[in-house]
Amino acid sequence: MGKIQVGILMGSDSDLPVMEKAAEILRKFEIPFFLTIASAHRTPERVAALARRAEAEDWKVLIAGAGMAAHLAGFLAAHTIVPVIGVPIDSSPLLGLDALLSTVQMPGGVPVATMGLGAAGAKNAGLLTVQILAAFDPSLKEKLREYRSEQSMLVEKKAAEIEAGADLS
Ligand code: RP5
Repeated sequence: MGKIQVGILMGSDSDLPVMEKAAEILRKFEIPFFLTIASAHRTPERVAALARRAEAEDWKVLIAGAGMAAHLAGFLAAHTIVPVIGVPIDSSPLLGLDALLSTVQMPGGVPVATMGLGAAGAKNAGLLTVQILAAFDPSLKEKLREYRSEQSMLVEKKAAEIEAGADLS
């Protein structure tokens, strides 16, 4: 793989099954990324060091996933001007509402682009990253258009099957 374009950080290894969805998208679009664990609470200096590395190596986007009192995305954003996409993870007894509010409610001045909760949010973080990179890369833009039309065709195919009485289970 080439030069790292994107960093994917997560608060705990327990977040990996969710954050893999972002990684899957970046792999599909052949975007080099660095994936690791760093916790705003358990390893704050490690998060700050990764923010410095992102700046030094000119990473284009950071994706940060965390659950519970999820400060990773905001804490990361405080340390860099690389755009941060936050993924709240539904890992808590509050089913992720805590993480959603912690990630989305940034004070004016330090933005975090917050996705929806859990796996769909992680997948969309990957796709939003590709869309941001595609703004400067026509071939990536073309691949995204193909992805969207494949997605639409799949729905059309399933609709035709279900209308014909097929069992999709
Ligand atoms: C957060 O607390 C992590 O992002 C994770 O979602 C949650 C639980 O972490 P573990 O106790 O499983 O390490 O910091």
